[in-house]
Amino acid sequence: ATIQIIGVPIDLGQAHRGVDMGPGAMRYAGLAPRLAALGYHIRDTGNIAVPIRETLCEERQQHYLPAIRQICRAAYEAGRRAVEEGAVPLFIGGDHTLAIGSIGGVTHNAPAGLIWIDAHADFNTPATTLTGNIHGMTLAALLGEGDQELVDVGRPGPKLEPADVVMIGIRDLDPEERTRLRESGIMVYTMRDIDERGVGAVTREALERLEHRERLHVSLDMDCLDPQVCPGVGTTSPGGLSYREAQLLMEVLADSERVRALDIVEINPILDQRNQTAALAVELAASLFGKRIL
Ligand code: DIR
Ligand code: MN
Ligand code: MN
Ligand code: MN
Repeated sequence: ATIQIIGVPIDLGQAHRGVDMGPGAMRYAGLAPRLAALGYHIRDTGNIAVPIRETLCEERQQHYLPAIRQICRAAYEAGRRAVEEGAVPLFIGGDHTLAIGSIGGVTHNAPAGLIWIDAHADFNTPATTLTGNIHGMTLAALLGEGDQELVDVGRPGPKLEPADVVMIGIRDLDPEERTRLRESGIMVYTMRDIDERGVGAVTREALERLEHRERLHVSLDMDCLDPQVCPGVGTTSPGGLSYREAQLLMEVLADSERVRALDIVEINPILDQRNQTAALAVELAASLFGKRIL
């Protein structure tokens, strides 16, 4: 099988500079050789063009919505094409806004289930956001809510049904975002569920919830991990997944043999320690693509 690496160095969806260096950090940490060692053919098609923030002063008031829409459209096309060519797209970010394009493109010709692994739900709309940051609105846009310009990226309308989405690792919601999420019908496994039942049981149940979808897209926001193991992210949230929990989560997903696309987002090398967050991301990608201890 072919894995196509698609870099999306977008930092416009949130406040911290440095997320644009995430793709470089993961390549430097050995992403391609690590996956090649598992027997995959790796095709790295480089980075999607992303304008530098300082050149977009006139878009600041709009939280860079026009640029984000353009970049997501390019990510959509890259994902659609990769799937049509039979490859598994691996999107490396960049902030989580890129998933508006990646998940849209992966579902262009056929639906997919989404496993959303994040401390946050990214389920705000312009009406509920406290920050205005568009990376906090990604999943809402994919379900058809919020700015129509984001909803309609790639093709008009929602890209997913609530029943197509399962969230794992959630622990930080804004008040109105929380209300929206509770009323959405999305299956949410919070950190409490993981603490009580264990990440293995939770992940197996998540896979069952998506049994109606043969293909799965995994969207991995590295802030799902505990800040002690993953300091290099913009919005850390205490009480996250441990190194071992994250590994097991990936291994159980790999066992399903249904994963057809992956995003790894929000790595900020400026806030990191000796690239350890990117190095862990590479390890998790290897586990998701079938690395076995024995
Ligand atoms: C917050 C933070 N809920 C927002 N979201 C983050 O800005 O809407 N998502 N950090 O990854
Ligand atoms: Mn996120
Ligand atoms: Mn997050
Ligand atoms: Mn974030």
